[in-house]
Amino acid sequence: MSQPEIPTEQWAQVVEKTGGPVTYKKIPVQKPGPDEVLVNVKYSGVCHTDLHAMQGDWPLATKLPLVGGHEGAGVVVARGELVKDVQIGDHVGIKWLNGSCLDCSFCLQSDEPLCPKALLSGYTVDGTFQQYAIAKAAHVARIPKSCDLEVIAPVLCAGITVYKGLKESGARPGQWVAIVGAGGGLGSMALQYAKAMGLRTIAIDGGEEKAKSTKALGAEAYVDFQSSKNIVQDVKTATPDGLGPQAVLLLAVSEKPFQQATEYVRSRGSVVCIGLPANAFLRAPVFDTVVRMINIKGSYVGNRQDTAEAIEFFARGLINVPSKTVGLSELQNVYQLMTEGKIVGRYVVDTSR
Ligand code: 8ID
Ligand code: ZN
Repeated sequence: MSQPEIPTEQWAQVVEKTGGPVTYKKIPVQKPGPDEVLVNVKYSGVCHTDLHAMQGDWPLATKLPLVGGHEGAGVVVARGELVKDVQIGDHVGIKWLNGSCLDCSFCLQSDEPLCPKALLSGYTVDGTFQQYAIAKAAHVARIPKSCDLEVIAPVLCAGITVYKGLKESGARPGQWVAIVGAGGGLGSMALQYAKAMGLRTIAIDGGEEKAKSTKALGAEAYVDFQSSKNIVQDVKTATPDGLGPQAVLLLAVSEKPFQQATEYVRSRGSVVCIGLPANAFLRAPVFDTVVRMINIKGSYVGNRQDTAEAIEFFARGLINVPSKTVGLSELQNVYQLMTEGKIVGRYVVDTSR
């Protein structure tokens, strides 16, 4: 295959200072290191994490200036001299976990996201809100050529993360899972993965539009956190025996549901924390947690195997989450809508405009 032409400059959205906004401008195209690939990013999903990064919401500093983005789908255009099994022209995804040491006790046990030397796309290294992005070859997601890059982009964080979270919940086919924040990016994916895994879902979010979108994605019940007079009761009665769902996936970007989930989860059920609201704390009564044998845990993206499995569900046609595509130049508008809680599902940016 002939070598693709790589420009020296490209369009990118850059966070110059914490708090933002992003600046759309031209920056140099970087060269991949020996174990890295250069990917011509075609599309990138916009995750709430990107907004947290720009706002400095978390107790972990980002690089600055920063190119955000970690749901990038594109084509490999260059590779370092040590890279053997990723070819020029391959379709790949750049995900949150840009690289890890592959040698620590976590990496060796396939808990790569826990690697102390993990590189995070769009956070500690530049991400996918640019036309050419770099990732460690060992960590790029392999995307079959049959998959549409525009549609698969959100799978690379939202899809992998919720698929992993559902596995971590221990819920089995036929059991119930409450998806908190079900109308958002991760939530929409969670409804589809849950359905594909034979799980039954209760969607929790706010407003009529999200009621409609979550039902279309497979939710059997909807609880509106904005209008419900008793969320705990409403969630419990959504299950046929009134004892509540076997698992709860917390994907919301607010603290309240993190304080509430143990009240409606079924005894012996799992509460899986995934959303990362700023400065938030978990709270649960010790008595209930003990005598109802409640399992509270965190779940953080996924490893390379989770990635391959999540992509396989998509490639089989089981994950159909509508997304909205706008030009990369419009990223700041997407952040504005996200801040106002107005996004249903996921926005994707097209790096060519
Ligand atoms: O690996 C991880 N743990 C991981 C991976 C990716 C993303 C964690 N995240 C985190 C993000 O950083 C963010 O904090 O998951 C969270 C959700 O990301 P998102 O899905 O990209 O955000 P969104 O599209 O804005 O959706 C959030 C939804 O929560 C709803 C909103 O209405 C929105 O639909 N919501 C809120 I805010 N408060 C709610 C409440 N009290 C609520 N839904 C139910 N109850
Ligand atoms: Zn993300």
